[in-house]
Amino acid sequence: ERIGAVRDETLTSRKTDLAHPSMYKVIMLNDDYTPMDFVIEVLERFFGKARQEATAIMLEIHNKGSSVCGIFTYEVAETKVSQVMDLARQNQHPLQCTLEKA
Ligand code: TYC
Repeated sequence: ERIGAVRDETLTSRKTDLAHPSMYKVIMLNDDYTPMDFVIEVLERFFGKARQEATAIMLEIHNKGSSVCGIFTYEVAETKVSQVMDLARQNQHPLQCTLEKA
């Protein structure tokens, strides 16, 4: 059931949003300065990846420019992005992380 515009021209749907929340990809971007080991540790700590998969994802980002780290509901995805960006900033790395609707 459509119940109207909320913001950004998004229409909420009272029933379907409860049963089927929209999912969001968390995407990490390559840069020339963030150490490979730091990216691997981020993937382990915040995305629950084992060392081998974390290394494969890091290398995909390094070689192709970006990769999906996980797919989550909006609130969880936003939290992951904030956690990654905060830790990168604390360590003075330019690592960038963003959301994309799945
Ligand atoms: N390109 C970086 C390097 O050569 C490694 C890197 C990988 C950086 C993934 C960011 O999201 C990233 N040190």
